[in-house]
Amino acid sequence: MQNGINAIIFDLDGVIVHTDKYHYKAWKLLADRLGLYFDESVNNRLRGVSRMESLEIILENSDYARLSENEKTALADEKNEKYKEFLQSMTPEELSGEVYDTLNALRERGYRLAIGSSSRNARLILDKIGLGGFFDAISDGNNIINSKPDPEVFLKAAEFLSAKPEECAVVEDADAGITAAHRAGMKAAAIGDAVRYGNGDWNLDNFAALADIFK
Ligand code: B16
Ligand code: MG
Repeated sequence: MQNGINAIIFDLDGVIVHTDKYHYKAWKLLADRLGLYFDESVNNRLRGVSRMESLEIILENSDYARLSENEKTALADEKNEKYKEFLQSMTPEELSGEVYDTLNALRERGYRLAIGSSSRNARLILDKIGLGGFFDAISDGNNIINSKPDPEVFLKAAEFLSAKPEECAVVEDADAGITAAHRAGMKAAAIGDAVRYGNGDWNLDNFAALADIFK
């Protein structure tokens, strides 16, 4: 065990599995239909951010920003329907052997393992990649009011695990998620896009590096 840490909370999209590419494709279809600019750098700003907040980022500085809440909800639903179509084609092969083996090694060492995701589709994604019953707790977009960088999703995950915040570490690909972990009183390991901001307590070159930190 690492410095009193006995539970690890994993972000889902961009950490456990690369559903971020499906978010990109689904938002791109919507942005193209509306004639709005959208590229990877805009997509990076959506990491860990809720669906409606993501839409606001895509619509900002356009006439669509003044749409009613109902009209915006319809656009978010349009994106989510496309996104779910992409999710339906996912198979357990999208879960890498590296992630699967590392999760199992951490569990064998006695760590409790949870998901802390802003997504309302988290359980569907976990089912599709064969991890439906794997985690000790799942905190996701369905049980929170405020999304990252608010700490709510991670505090809920700790509560579901009956763990204290200081016993938990978070693994995140979003800088907003690293901030959320710190606000929750948890240490945070940055992976992927989050590494370049330098705010993590650890910076991971790859997922397997977790096994060198959490012994
Ligand atoms: P949904 P994470 C987040 O998942 C994504 O990073 C973010 O891009 C997305 O907008 C959010 O979930 C909501 O997803 O539309 O499926 O409810 O990274 O927190 O696991
Ligand atoms: Mg993420």
